[in-house]
Amino acid sequence: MNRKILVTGATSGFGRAIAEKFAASGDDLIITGRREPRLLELAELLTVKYGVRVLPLTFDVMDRNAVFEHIEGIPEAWRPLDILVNNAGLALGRDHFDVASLDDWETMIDTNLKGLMYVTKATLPLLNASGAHIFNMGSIAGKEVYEKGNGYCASKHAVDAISKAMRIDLLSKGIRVTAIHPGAADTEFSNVRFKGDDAMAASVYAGYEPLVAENIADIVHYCAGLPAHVCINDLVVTCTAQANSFYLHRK
Ligand code: NDP
Ligand code: 8X3
Repeated sequence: MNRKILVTGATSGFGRAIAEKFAASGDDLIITGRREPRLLELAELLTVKYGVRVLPLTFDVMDRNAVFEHIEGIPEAWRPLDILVNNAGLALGRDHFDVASLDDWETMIDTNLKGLMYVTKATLPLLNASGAHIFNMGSIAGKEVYEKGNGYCASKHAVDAISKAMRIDLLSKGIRVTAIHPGAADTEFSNVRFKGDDAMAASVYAGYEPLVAENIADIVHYCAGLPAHVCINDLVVTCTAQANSFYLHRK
């Protein structure tokens, strides 16, 4: 379709699947993340497989100066951008509030909330003035608070709030804002949350069929393809075995 799309956190999981889904429909991609080898490998794959243009940008969304430097440096040939997907994010730890790590809290808030705000602020001047679309990746953790979810739930509740704020404040610019709140999805999310404890990560998805990254990519792609006057504001998406943060049926 030849749209220009910026996806943060494209080195794995949802972001990678979203980038591939749009590339498959002929859109050009700007992909970001911190792990450069993975970004370059994805850029090569999408270019060869789908014949689209891909611009990989390596930066940490927590680094305010790096965010603005990289986004303001996006070449003219890539402007205006049609879609921004604010996907980069993480959970770190699952501990009760009294013993949870301050460093983990700071990293989650700096990435999930402040990073998303920096990227959006930097990208706004580059967006298509005749209709652009911003996607924010929230979570069911942003709709309900669960035990030992403290810092992560707070960061994702903030994503829910900032998505509503963007939707209101950007009305006059004709920008669509869609927040997506997935439940359990088998990506690298739990490996990161449990800091490399792969057995613990695997146990999160045992006994039921969780979401996979491609499910979320399909949904983002569908929302982006709706007529310009239609905006899905807020979506909670879980696998069939999960009702919410508290009810999950394992066989
Ligand atoms: P993954 O761990 O597979 O992917 C996370 C992505 O975010 C990676 O590409 C990573 O890239 C990037 N990222 C993390 N921190 C930073 C940073 N500081 N700067 C730049 N990029 C960063 O997890 P998911 O795909 O599952 O997660 C994507 C989003 O979806 C997150 O916001 C997560 O909170 C949310 N989510 C996930 C759910 C799940 O169950 N999987 C459910 C609900 C929401 P790199 O490390 O290369 O920088
Ligand atoms: C990821 C889903 O349930 O681990 O955001 O918070 S959950």
